[in-house]
Amino acid sequence: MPGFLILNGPNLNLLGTRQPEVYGRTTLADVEGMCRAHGEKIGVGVEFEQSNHEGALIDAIHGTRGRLDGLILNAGAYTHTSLALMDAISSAEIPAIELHLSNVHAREEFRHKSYIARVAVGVICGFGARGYTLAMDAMLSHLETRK
Ligand code: CA2
Repeated sequence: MPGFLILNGPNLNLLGTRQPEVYGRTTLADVEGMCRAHGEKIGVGVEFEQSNHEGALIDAIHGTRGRLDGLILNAGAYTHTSLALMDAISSAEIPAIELHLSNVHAREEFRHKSYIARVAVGVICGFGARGYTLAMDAMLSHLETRK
């Protein structure tokens, strides 16, 4: 059974508690439940993590190497700033999907730049919490067509 790490960056622990007009009312615990249920349905093992610390996110990405099959990453604001996360994905040699709840391209200019997209298989944004299960399907389909 393939295994995915679904990794969430800074401030996403606040999901569902503030700015519902931008990020919705679903909490990160709800999202985790949705991902685990979807993993059971499609036959994928799910590891789900969140950290507010760049180094901890890098460690989590390194930890996938040779152990898991896909990375789904909502790096939050680090998406737009972090060369270190980009390098971590390259060094882990794991296919990655960049994920955002909001449509970052319809928002401020500074959210249009992504370091993660350069090393990602693809990007999913703008579908709210549903984007997480869409990303799981997309990763599974990517792994199947790559075989
Ligand atoms: O849309 C996304 O998923 C983002 O990754 C969210 C980041 C933002 O910096 C990115 O540009 C797009 C912000 C995460 C903050 O999450 C909060 C959730 C609820 C309340 C407050 C912050």
